Amino acid sequence: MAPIELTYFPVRGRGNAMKLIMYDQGVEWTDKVVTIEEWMKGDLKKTCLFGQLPKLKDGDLVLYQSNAILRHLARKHGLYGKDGKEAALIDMMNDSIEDLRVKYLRMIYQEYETGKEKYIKELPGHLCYFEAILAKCPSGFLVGDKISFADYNLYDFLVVQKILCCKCLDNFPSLKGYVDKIGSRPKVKAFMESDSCTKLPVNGNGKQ
Ligand code: GDS
Repeated sequence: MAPIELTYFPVRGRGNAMKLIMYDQGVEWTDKVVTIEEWMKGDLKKTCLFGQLPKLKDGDLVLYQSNAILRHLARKHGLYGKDGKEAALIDMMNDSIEDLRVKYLRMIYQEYETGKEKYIKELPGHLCYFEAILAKCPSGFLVGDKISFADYNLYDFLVVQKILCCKCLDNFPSLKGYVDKIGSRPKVKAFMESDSCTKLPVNGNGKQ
């Protein structure tokens, strides 16, 4: 089986959650890093199904769209719940994480100077839903009693929010415990402390 190849920019961005999954699950993959200069030439963009990255090549399967990639990895590695009901709930969680990620990216790329303060002010009003969900989950995971792809995605998102505003989880004990718990999984910790993560800017425009 050909190894998995992930093509993305040299940023954490939408690539980090999938890297976390692959690292934590012991998946072998190679990184194909595309610099902005290379991307701006336009040749690669023309070959991308929707003109964007990330792209994941798994054998003869070529995937775009970060959430489709997360789901593909989840199906392969048992990160999609124990049955159809859990899978539906995991999808629901991931859709909500995506909603927040889109708000964050809009602020970062389109209105950082004018919108950062408002975003930080409104953040607790979005995070409180996940706090309430996790407060009721004895396993400490979003759904069921096993980690799912949505957990890796939420963990990645929350770490990025802490970079934006280090106090943002202070009033959310369950979210704080969740970040500590997932962040202390040995391979997650190793990855998050590795150059593969720490040396990359969080976003492509240098804002964080
Ligand atoms: N839905 C897709 C997914 O989930 O995979 C979004 C993929 C995507 O946005 N990819 C970006 C890309 O390839 C890199 S992530 N950009 C190059 C291009 O479009 O030519 N996206 C909206 C979103 O993620 O929902 C963004 O906000 C991205 N921003 C995040 S980087 C511009 C600038 O600096 O303003 N040069 C790039 C802005 C940009 O692409």
